[in-house]
Amino acid sequence: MNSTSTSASGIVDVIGVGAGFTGLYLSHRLTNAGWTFAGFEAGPSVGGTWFWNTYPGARCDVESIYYSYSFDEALQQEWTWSQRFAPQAEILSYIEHVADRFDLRKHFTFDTRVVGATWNAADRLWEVRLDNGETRRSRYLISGAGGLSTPKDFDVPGLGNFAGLQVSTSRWNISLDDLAGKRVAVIGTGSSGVQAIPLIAEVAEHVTVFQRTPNYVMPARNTELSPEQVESIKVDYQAIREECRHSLGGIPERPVADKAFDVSAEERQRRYEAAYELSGFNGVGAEFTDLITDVEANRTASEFIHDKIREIVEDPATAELLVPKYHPLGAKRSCFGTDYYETYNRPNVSLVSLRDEPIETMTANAIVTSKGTYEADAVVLAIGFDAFTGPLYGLGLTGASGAKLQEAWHDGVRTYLGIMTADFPNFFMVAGPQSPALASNVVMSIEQSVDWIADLIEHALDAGATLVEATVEGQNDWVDITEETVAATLYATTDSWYRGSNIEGKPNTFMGYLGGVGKYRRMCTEIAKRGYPGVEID
Ligand code: N01
Repeated sequence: MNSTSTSASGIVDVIGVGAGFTGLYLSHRLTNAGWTFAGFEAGPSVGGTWFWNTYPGARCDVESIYYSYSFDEALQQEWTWSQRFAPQAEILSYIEHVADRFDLRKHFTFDTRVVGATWNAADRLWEVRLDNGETRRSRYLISGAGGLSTPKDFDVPGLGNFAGLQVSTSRWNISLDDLAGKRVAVIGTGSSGVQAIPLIAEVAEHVTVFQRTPNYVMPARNTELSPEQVESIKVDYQAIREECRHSLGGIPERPVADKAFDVSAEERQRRYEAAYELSGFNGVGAEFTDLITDVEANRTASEFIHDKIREIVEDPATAELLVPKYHPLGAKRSCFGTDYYETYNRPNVSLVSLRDEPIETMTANAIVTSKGTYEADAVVLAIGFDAFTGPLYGLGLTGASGAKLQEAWHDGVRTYLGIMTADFPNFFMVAGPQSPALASNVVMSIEQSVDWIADLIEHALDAGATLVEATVEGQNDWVDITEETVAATLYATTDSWYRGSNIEGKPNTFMGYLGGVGKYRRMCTEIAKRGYPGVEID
């Protein structure tokens, strides 16, 4: 592309949405290729997820040495992670460092949200509307809006009645000290709630946790990284990254070959105990090959965790409420906590099971369930996100036929490779629905997708084409592949944000490709080699 001439016409080659992990790498990759790029970020600075989710205890539960960019050897040599699972502030510092090191902030306009984008078929460009009233035009539009960036609305009546402090984990705007000495109600026990609850309990007068679905929480076993550990990683970094690129989840895999019932009950127990010490995604849930495909095999691992909960939690009634009995281990996102179950042994923490007593309303100073009234000075919402489609629908996309994206996906998400969707030419999603992003080290998936998209656009340009669009056939095939892959697993049995079931009325589509990042990479590479079947290039 001729950057100079496109700039002079007021049309940029690419508009990118978001300045998180995706947007920053996108701006780096595309501007290095000589393209003009204009990025828009709703927040005041870089960071995306790691800018907004500042709740107490927030950290990534993919190890930081993997959950970081691999595209630049000097970058990965010069940055030193302090802990196995870096806290939010350190991940944000890393992202800021990357933005400054590669001088990327200049490509973005901050505090500016994309609120609409319409495909102009005559001129083959996107007309992108911003919340400041301006319209910008681009040949290509690429979303790095993230999968977990649109907070879910609280779908219980009465929140408006509550007169005390209200805060959500995903838009945390208070300090932990603001909860000191208060009676705090925490609603939600997914990854965010699990990380925040133990720290809130340390300062609050009392914490009442409102749990709807108990989840599997394994110990995070976070540790400081020693200089020797850091050194040994850096010596091998390129090989480690290469292993991650060809793995299942974008992290090194533990070599496991046998099924749960290939070994005796005693041997299984011994192995689960050892895996429990490892924790992380390579822990108990990865101990045998069939744990996510065979419900009986899974039961052996699930019951192992149930027993751990009963061992840790002193009050038997509370322990039983915490035991995750509604879904198999791993079928919805497992959580990794620090002193999570131990927190329920504190005298200032109590648990309310919303399965037994649903919330009916709130008053100015209490949460009212079907069985009781729980007074609170503060309410912390840890209720999750309108995953994947929320951020994309927020872009207000109108495709070639005049249909909105939410109309095109009325009966469920339909994509090609999780990257493109028919009727929306020259529009790409990075870490989109039906990509491996949902079940992988997302930074690795982001790099792969950005590179693939950049190569596709380059290929189209070399062919003299100005339009690239998923074909309906290519898209149908990909939807079939993602659905067949999930149908073979226990993910298919369980309601969660993975399939949109956390949002009332959202069609039930599994939001990820589960075949693994290595297999996906090979497929994408093969598709490129074959001249991009499944994509109309015109
Ligand atoms: O959200 P969630 P999250 N009344 O959707 C409950 C990533 N992440 O922010 O299960 C009462 O998992 C809901 O109950 P139920 C990670 O991918 C990563 O915690 O729907 N309760 C559930 O308990 C994660 O999976 C990290 O029955 C209500 C909770 O709220 C994803 O983000 C850290 C309710 C929501 O859990 C989302 O995690 C944090 C209602 N009306 C997040 N609505 C790390 O890497 C919802 N709930 C560490």
